[in-house]
Amino acid sequence: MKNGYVILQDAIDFTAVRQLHKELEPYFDERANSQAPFFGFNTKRIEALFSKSVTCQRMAADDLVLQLVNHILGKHCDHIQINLTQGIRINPGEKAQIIHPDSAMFPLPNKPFEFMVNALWAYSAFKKENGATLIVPGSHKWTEGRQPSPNEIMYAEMPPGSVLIYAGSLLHAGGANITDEPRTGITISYSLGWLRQSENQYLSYPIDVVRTFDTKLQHLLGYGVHKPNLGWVFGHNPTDLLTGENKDHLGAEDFLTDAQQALLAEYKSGADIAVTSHNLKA
Ligand SMILES: O=C(O)CCC(=O)C(=O)O
Ligand SMILES: [Fe+2]
Repeated sequence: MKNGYVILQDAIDFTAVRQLHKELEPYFDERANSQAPFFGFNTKRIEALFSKSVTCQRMAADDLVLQLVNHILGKHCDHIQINLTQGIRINPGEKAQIIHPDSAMFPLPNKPFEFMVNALWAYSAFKKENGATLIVPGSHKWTEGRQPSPNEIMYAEMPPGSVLIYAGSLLHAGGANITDEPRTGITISYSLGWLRQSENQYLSYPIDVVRTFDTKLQHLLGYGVHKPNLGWVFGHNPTDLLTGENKDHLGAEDFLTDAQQALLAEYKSGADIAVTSHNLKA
């Protein structure tokens, strides 16, 4: 992704798009427009999409999308996770959103690498006139604060079923809709597994609902431990809560990278003093 984004044409087929509409249309119908300067005043947003749509569950775990996301984020975490899910319906008359990088939600200036990647699926056709996402190719490499000039801005036009995948640091925005039809997209974003998730995935789905999800999706939501030692519950892996396995009789486990385990094995075998390195690679 030299330019910080890629569009996969027809990543899901017509039947899947139709199914997606059937699953989500009732939720869009009953939702009010946001009343928020960033989320828009003429834009509907719906959340917690995995309990609303089996198709969204499949989109989130799409092999090619995950391969791309892992290519960008994988080397900086033990595993990636879902950051948020959101259906975004830009209604006629909505103005263009402020241009922003999504990773601004993580308040570290001059990030040394990407913290998140967004997959924005076209639920309806994305066209320049109806609010197709504005993107600034290459801006993920810019110095923070640099403003794009109008000729550096492009429109992510795509047919339904296609997906725009872009780096969290890429400048972009929801476009203005000057037509009389809504433009709808489905955002499923991913982040480094050690970050706080934007949409709280543990509170968005009751545990009985999580039990119905594929193990791959459960893991993406955060049911697992990010090595080293992030996300355990009652001293054990949170997946035990899903399977009902009771490990009360065992003491707390630790969840270490291979390199840390090797270091500790060495320490046990005789060294008096050892210092863990901050730079241990998994
Ligand atoms: O709906 C879109 O095209 C993009 C929206 C967006 O960038 C956002 O809400 O962060
Ligand atoms: Fe955004």
